[in-house]
Amino acid sequence: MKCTRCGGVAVIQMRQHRLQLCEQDFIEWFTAMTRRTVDEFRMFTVTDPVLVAVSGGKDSLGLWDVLLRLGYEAEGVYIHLGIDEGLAYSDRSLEMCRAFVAQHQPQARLHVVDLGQQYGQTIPQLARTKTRGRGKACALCGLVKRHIMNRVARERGVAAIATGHNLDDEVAVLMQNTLHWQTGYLARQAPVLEEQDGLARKVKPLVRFYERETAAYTLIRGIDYIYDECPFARGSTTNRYKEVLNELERHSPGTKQQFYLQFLRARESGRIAFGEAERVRLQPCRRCGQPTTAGDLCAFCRLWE
Ligand code: Q46
Ligand code: ZN
Repeated sequence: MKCTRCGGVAVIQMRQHRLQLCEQDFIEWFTAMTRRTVDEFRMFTVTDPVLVAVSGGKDSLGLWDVLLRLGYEAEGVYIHLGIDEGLAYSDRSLEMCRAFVAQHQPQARLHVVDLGQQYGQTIPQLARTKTRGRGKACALCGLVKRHIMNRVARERGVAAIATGHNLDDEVAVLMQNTLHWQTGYLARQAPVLEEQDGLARKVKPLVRFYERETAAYTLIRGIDYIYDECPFARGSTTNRYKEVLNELERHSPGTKQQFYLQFLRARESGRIAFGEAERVRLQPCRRCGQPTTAGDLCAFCRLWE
């Protein structure tokens, strides 16, 4: 397999782009494409400080690396969720983030929030005490991460929180939301979520890449990341949607990309529109001051009651 650009040995084939590239051309292509996405969706500029939500996985560490290489002011934040389950999952993920920081001196700076130490309970403990069983761990975890990220973003005064969501993640959620006609979620599914009433701006600079491309980038760049999935993610609905979409992609390359990008274009051009009814109204939580739809106390504060 020959590199489309230089004729050297290609290491990756991207059928949806009709491209196959060698290591060096792939890194250049990936970097330029990230830059293009950041610019096209007006995510941030080189002078805007950005907070990268890192998990120790390939997407978030790859994102942090590419942003630093592009000269952005990107600092990382890691939330230690206390997930062990016999795998020391959170401890090992944090080690990966620390190794990344050591490898990216002097630019990379990491903030660590330890849920168990700072708030008194880890995700598995909360899941045991607040929901009967494991089923809801992810719902709780999502709530906790959103709250803490938002708090850190406000304290740091950053222009945006950047997450490593790739196209596979986005398209799986899009399919799920479409099949259930979750119009409120569909209205808010976007590469950029603007700041609203104290809710920090959120951006996803890797939305154009398939998961295998972010994995390839991180591997070629020599960044160590945690290969295991979070033990609570096993058998998740999102993973099932990803399997179905990959099967479709195998038969017609480009299906995932089209489904997602055409959705964005249709909304942008007004061919799909969501009404005022889908707008969420936020007010500050009485205890922590963070924005909430829930009324008096936000869901995070109620969790610790
Ligand atoms: S970390 Fe948390 Fe994920 Fe683990 S408990 Fe679920 S939400 S799967 S991205
Ligand atoms: Zn609160």
